[in-house]
Amino acid sequence: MTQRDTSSYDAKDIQVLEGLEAVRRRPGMYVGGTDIKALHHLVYEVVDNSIDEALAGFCDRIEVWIHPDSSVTVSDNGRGIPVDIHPQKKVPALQLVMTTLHAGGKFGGGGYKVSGGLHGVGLSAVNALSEWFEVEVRRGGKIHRQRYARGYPIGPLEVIGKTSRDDTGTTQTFKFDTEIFKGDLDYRYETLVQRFREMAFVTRGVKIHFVDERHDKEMTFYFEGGIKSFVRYLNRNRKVLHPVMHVEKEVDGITIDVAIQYSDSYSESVYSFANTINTVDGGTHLTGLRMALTRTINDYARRAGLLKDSDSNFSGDDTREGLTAIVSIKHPDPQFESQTKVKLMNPEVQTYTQQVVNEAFGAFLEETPSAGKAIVQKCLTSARARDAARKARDLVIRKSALESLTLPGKLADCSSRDPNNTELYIVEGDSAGGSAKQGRDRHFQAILPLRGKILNTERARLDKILANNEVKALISALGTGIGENFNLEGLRYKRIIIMTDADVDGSHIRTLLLTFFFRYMQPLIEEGHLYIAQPPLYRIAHQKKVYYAYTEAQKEEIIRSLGIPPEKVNLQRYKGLGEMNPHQLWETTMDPENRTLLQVTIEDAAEADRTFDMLMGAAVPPRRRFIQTHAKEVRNLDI
Ligand code: 0RA
Repeated sequence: MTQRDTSSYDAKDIQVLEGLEAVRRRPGMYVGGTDIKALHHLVYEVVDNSIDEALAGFCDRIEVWIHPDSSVTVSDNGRGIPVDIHPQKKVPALQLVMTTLHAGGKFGGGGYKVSGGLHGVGLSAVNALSEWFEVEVRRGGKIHRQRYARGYPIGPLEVIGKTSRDDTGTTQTFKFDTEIFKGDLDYRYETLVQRFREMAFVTRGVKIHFVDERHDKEMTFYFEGGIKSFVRYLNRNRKVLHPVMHVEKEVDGITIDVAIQYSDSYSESVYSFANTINTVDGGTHLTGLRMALTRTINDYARRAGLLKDSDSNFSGDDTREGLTAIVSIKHPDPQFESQTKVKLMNPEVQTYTQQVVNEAFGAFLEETPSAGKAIVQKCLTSARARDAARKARDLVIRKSALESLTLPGKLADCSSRDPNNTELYIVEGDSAGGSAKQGRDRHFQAILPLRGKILNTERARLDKILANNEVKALISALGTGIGENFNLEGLRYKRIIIMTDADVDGSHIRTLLLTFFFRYMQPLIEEGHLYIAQPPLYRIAHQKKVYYAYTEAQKEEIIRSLGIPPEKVNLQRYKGLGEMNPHQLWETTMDPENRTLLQVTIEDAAEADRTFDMLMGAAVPPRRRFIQTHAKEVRNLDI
């Protein structure tokens, strides 16, 4: 008998292979597409399996390596994927896991699969979408290995070495298939760092070591305090009102883990997780937490005499200003609203979360009266401010109705009134604004110059923001309203393009604008209307021809291709938009035929919140440092 057991490809295996073919034919159905997001989900799917092993209590170390060729190794010190022959299927359990859809965790052994990748399709989907995949299992004193190509085993499971009996674990290396993930896609270090940090926060006690060999960068995540550390981390630049309140409890087989801390900030930073997945659309765990908070604070305020009989109760909004909280649940059978797993639906989770938080947070307020008083005080201020804001807003709305939607004087509007093809350039400074006005195509491009720095939106309240002249001009030019009154239908332009200098001030203004849009006009970002213009960094003139370079690499490439010695190059570095004449500005940055625009996306609200907080929170030193160290990269910021 030969090593390769070809007889195993009988009817039942053909079914398996058809499954993998289906994944390759319609990746969208299994990993959500073939874009950069889906590409990252391959890594999450593989790491999730190791996280499961950690949640089951058998693994405390996970290594992730991105190699120079963009293959990825994920290694853990768990029990190792079982390699014994499956009694019915007559193939090693490992091979079943690697080739059968939905096989994850269903092959014996203790512990249920809790984390689950985006679609829970398991390793087999990643295997099918990988040019090659290699698994090594250390188990029972032996090192086993099997290799695959595009989902098919290209050899049997072999024993390739020995190890000590107590050295167990799984090491998986795969290279995503460029036949599937087309168009120069590659992993983003920051995106992965963000996800691994979250995973480590919500999986207390696991150490995740991440190495990016492409950029020679690495990071280790380990949080002794779990989500308590997470809340401390989110509040690290804020002035907090009390120590973190933390509770972890199991009810009916469901683990409910909650951490809460108020700060003097005006924003809310609340994140929810279900089986380590960031449920960005919330769900029953989040609703349970919110209801419990409002109720507990009102109860406490009444009992402590801080709210009088004649006072009305705090609203939910009143109790959420300055709140930083994490709710993370682990459920053996989580129900999500959709394939994309962003909203948790299990009804019992709301009841349980509410009970656990009521009890623990109620006790915390009673036992820590200084915290209770500070929180109630914060809610009172918030309620009053909300009242003032409502009045101010009503006034602005009435006034603007009276003034019959007068457009700001500084706006150079376009002549087309069709919001399906028009663009608004928000330009830093009057001089660049002047060039943009002359250089634009006035038929569809409008220009709004902003002078100086617009209000620092993180530290200001809605009522103050509305009073700011620069912001007023921006709001009326857009026509959508703001905050709770935002209405996308009023939008007067298809694209809103932020055009600022490639220097520190420019990046500061850009971040301020992004904060404003993020906090008060989020749907505008979600619907893809917000862009960042990309002015060139260099102008290279040679023999009466002019070339523009938008990156350092491009500059090098152009100089090389011209074949002239570097010292003979006529090179101009643009420090600001003002250095370009109107025609150059049009040609390089505004002409739809030539320009590059970066679309602003909300990849992850938590990450955006973090960056904005750091840039604009009350603590000044970290902001300086960030702007200085990132000033060069910031031009590629796509939140
Ligand atoms: C189920 C059972 C057992 C191990 C695993 C799953 C497992 C899967 C993965 C995937 C990546 N790393 C992993 N580590 C472990 C073993 C059951 C037993 O030994 O009794």
